[in-house]
Amino acid sequence: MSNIDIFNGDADGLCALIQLRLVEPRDSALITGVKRDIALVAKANIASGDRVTVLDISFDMNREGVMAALDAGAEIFYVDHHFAGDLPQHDAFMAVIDADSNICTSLLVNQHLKNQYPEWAMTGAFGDNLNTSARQLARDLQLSEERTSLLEKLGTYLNYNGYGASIADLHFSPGELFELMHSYPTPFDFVEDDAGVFAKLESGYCDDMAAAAALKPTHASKTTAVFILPDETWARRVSGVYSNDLANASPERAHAVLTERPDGTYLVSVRAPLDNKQGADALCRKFSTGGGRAAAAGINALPGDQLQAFIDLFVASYP
Ligand SMILES: [Mn+2]
Repeated sequence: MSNIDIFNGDADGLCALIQLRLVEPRDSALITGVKRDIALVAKANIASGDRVTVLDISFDMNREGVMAALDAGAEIFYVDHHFAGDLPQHDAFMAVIDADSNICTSLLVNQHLKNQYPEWAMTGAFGDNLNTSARQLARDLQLSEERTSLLEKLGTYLNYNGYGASIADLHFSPGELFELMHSYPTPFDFVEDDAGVFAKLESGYCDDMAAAAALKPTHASKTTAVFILPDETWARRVSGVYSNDLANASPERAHAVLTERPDGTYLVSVRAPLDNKQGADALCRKFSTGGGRAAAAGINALPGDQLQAFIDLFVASYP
């Protein structure tokens, strides 16, 4: 019988697990990966009696792994905000799932824990670009603008760190970040105490964002814009946060940021207009490796010969 914590390797997944383990410390095996590595449950060796926590990865993408784990006799606690599909009715399966576009896993965990570690929840929400929800929590806590903006930076940098085609692209592996952060009751304690982690994330983020900002769009109109980034480490790391940044700068416009891969496919991030958070998942699910949420979705490997078809569908999705 073991404890297994399975979480998305971005800010939201990390901050969700930190809250749970502050309330209930467990010596757990950590199963995680880059942000796009979401079929994680089947990778965990789950056996009878295991206590499994799954955070911030679509149930629909992990259905088979969860059903196999339940059949094996494990107990599963599942918290998420991505498309789930039908959920199993099983005594050993407990789920907190809400796909509302203004909520994320860290916020769901915060509600579940009755607001015990809201600063970590805010950090996760900022990471998922849910700035309105995060700032609402900041007002409830009467956090100063200075402290709120520090959490916004940390969330943004942790989210940025999760992107990349493989762990080798990242500044820190998500498991390493969890080990570095999980004992601090607030993100402020972590940032004050940490030995250069925040500074390394910040300088990496600023350098990569400056490189992205120098690129011209492949297509741009009032309602849609498409950017194609080169097959380089910095581009793989920055694609998702750069998409968020573009969305925040032009809230009425939908954005697609594509990153070239060595095998001729593209890694795709789609952000629906912030003013109309719809359709990104439906668009991406038309391609075999696509998935995500209505507001933010992606395609892991868009074949090169489907590039124009993708751009046409994207443009048509946001007239
Ligand atoms: Mn999330």
